Amino acid sequence: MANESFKAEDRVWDDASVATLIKAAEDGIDTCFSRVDSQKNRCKFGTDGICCRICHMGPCRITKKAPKGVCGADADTIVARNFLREVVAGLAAHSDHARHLVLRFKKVAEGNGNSFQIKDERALRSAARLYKIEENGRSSEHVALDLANLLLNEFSLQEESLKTLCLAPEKQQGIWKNLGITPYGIDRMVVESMHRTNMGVDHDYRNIMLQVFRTALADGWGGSRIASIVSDILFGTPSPVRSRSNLGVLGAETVNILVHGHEPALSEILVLAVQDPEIIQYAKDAGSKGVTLAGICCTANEILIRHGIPVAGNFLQQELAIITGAVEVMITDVQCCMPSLPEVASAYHTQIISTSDLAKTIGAAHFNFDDDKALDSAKDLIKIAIDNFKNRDPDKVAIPSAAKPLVAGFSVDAIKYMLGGKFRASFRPLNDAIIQGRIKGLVGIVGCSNPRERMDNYTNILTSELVKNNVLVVKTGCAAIASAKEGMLTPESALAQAGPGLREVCEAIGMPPVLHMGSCVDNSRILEAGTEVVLEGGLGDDISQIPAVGVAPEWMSEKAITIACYFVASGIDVILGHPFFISGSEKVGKYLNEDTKDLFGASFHVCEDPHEAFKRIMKILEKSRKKLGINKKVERKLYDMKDRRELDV
Ligand code: XCC
Ligand code: SF4
Repeated sequence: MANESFKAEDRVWDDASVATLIKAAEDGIDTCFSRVDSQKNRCKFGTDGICCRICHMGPCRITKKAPKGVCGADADTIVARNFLREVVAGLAAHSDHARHLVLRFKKVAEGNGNSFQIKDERALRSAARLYKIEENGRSSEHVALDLANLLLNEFSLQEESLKTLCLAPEKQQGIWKNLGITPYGIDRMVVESMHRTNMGVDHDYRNIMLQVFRTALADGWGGSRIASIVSDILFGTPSPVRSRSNLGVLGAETVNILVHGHEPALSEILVLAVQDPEIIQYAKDAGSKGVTLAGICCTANEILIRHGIPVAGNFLQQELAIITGAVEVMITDVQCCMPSLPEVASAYHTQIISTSDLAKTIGAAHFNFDDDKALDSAKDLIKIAIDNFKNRDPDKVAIPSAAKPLVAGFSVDAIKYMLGGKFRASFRPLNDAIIQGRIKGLVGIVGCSNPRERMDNYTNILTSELVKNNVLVVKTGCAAIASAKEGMLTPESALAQAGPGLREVCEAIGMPPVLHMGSCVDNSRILEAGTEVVLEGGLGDDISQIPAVGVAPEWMSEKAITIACYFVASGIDVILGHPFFISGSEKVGKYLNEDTKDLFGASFHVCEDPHEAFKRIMKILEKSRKKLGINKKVERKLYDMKDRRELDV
């Protein structure tokens, strides 16, 4: 429970969350914000990554007096091994998500998709062309089946490189090949990495670290990329769409259903089902004014970018959403759903319903979603929520008013269209703006929020500094939701904050200076955008030469580690808001922060303060610009711009 010194505004950034966190204390509810205090005495060995429990001669902990484990493993081996296991978990999560999508895609291609179908024929055909599958003159079912089989094969390839890697710039592929880290099939990478970190196998930290990046590549240019490609085919390629975000999207008089987790398939059907006249009538008969469907975390991002379904909050708001007392049902699938949810819900009328056989929680009801009758199943699920509306206790309800408008849905295709128009869709105007210095560079801000720090604080401060200084920001995951709540995703309000060069570009195109590109797996879209910039020309011939930086400010998940690693392996420097659990090995630290620069042209930087991060980012961008020989122009151009601005005033 919250103690005396607990101040809600020190824990969360936005007013809606502050108000709800205060309500949590009043209602006597434990949240991650109070539990984080009870976990303050963190294990030093765990933090440093030097606790090994890989075999039962241990667990072993490395100290000055005991510098080796029972088997003789030193800190470097143990730290590297533990780190690789985290990266494997991230790959596994994203790729299992991808696998479910591909299996569904295959059913659709075979004509057994039931409520699911190929929604975006263009996306199907352009994906087929990328993979060199013949599509001309063939039916979409035939093309889809070939593509589904090819993608399914990506999981099981034994001695062949992942086909999806061919979507990367050629030079990048060459770098990986030379280092011997071109990944084979996704499942093989998971198995091999688990094998290599088993007792008595791979001990040279350098060899283990190479496998770290190989494993991560199987995510960014494998599992995650496949997930985005298939989602676009089945559910539509995102294009800019307006919506709203934060707890205020919950309806006072409507039945509120929240979807939470990562896999978009079920929520896609829910989006259809809530619009069904039968459901609307059912909701009215129950005394409500209808049904409000909204999301948390990346399931939210998936249906936001395709349908404009509002976002109730990011990761750290999952418990807060329930504490508003206004949620009838929270539907969870996989990843990032806290096991605390049923307990929090038990103080209100909220029902937590899990829908994935992979993910059950004690206290949560389980709903067996019938794929063969997906729409009926979805309606049944919604009816559970409607039936629960009568149990809402008005005395326990407090919905904050905040619900900021936003624009999301910037797939690479959508960005191309915005930049070049429908008939000349291309990245040329963006490359030109970077070359001319109107835009200093591109920064991807991604990842979670973490109760060890004030929610959204780092993300929001950094985003606004960057935008002010003519950096175009692209976002995914919970970092994108942070900006949404801050009002930074609307062209109007954010443009008021943008530096003159960036503002000029955004105004001409009608695009916000912070682009919401989607969910966690959609970080692969950032790689895709980087590739487009390279292919367009003028900014180098691999991704490492583009003035671009990735940031994971408030990360918490193993998935975020994997993402950070595939960014670096793809040539994008990554700033971390807090370090990995690796400080027990200087060598591993040096490998990540320095050696990677020689290997990939990019490395890790830990900056615990957002202002420090901003300075570091600008330095990296400047350096890249200088190398490309486009720096001179910047200063001159910005001068012009400044003069013009003064004239305007
Ligand atoms: Fe989870 Fe994807 Fe992190 Fe948010 S950002 S807390 S992983 S929901 Ni990807
Ligand atoms: Fe200890 Fe070695 Fe076993 Fe790890 S693998 S627990 S260091 S004996």
